[in-house]
Amino acid sequence: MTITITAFEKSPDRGKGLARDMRVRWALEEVGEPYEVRLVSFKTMREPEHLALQPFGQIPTYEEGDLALFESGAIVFHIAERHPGLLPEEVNARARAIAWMFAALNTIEPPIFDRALATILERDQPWYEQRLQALETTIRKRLNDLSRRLGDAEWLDGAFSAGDLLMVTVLLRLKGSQLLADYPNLAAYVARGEARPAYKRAFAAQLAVFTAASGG
Ligand code: GTB
Repeated sequence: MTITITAFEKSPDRGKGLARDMRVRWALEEVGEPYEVRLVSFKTMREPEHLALQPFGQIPTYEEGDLALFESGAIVFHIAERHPGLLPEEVNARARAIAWMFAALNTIEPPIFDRALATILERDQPWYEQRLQALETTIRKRLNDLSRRLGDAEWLDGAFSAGDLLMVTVLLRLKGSQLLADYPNLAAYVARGEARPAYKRAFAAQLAVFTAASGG
C-alpha cells in the first residue's frame, strides 16, 4: 500500500531538515519503506481536506490505505511497530525504547522548541533576554542529565532505535549552538545519527523540495 506523507512545499527552515516531516522520512528510510510526499502550503494546511487529516492544520500527516495519522511521534511509532529495525523485539527493551521516544518529545523537545520560537517571535519584547536565559537554563539542565545518561554509549539503550531517531531530530535544532557544543558526547551522538545512510537519504529528499521550490 502506498504511503503518503505531507511536508511544506517551501519549508521556512530553508531545507535544513528541521521541519517535522524529516523524522517521518528518516523512519521510513530506516525501515526501507518507499513513500510519496504531498507538498502543502500554509494556505492549503488550513483547508478542510487537510484539517480532516491534521486537526491543527500542521504537517506532517501520514496516509496508508484506510489509515490516516497525524503527530510525528505517533507516525514514527506506527512505522516502528509495523516494520523491523526501529524497536527491539524483547519486550522490556522495547518498552525502554518507547520511553526514550516520549522523553525526546515530552522532556527534551519543549524547551528547545520554545527557545527557537522565542528567537523568532519574541526578540522585540522587553523581557526577551530573561525569557531566553530561563529557557537556556532549562535546556542545559536537560542536556546535562541526558549527557550523563548517554555517557560513552553509542545510542541511548543498546541498538539504535526510534528513541534515538526522535532524540537526534530534537537535538539537531541545537546544532551549531554553544548549548550543544558544551556536551561533546551529545554533539557526537547527533553526528552519528546524521551519518546514518537513512538519515542522509531523508535529508537529501527534503532539501531537494526546498531547492526546487527556490528555483534552484
Ligand atoms: N506535535 C506536532 C507533530 O509533532 O507532528 C507538531 C507539528 C508541527 O509543529 N508542524 C509544524 C507546522 O505545520 C511544522 S514542523 N506548522 C504550521 C502551523 O502550525 O501552522 C515545526 C517547524 C516549523 C518551522 C521550522 N523552521 O523553520 O525551522 C522548523 C520546525
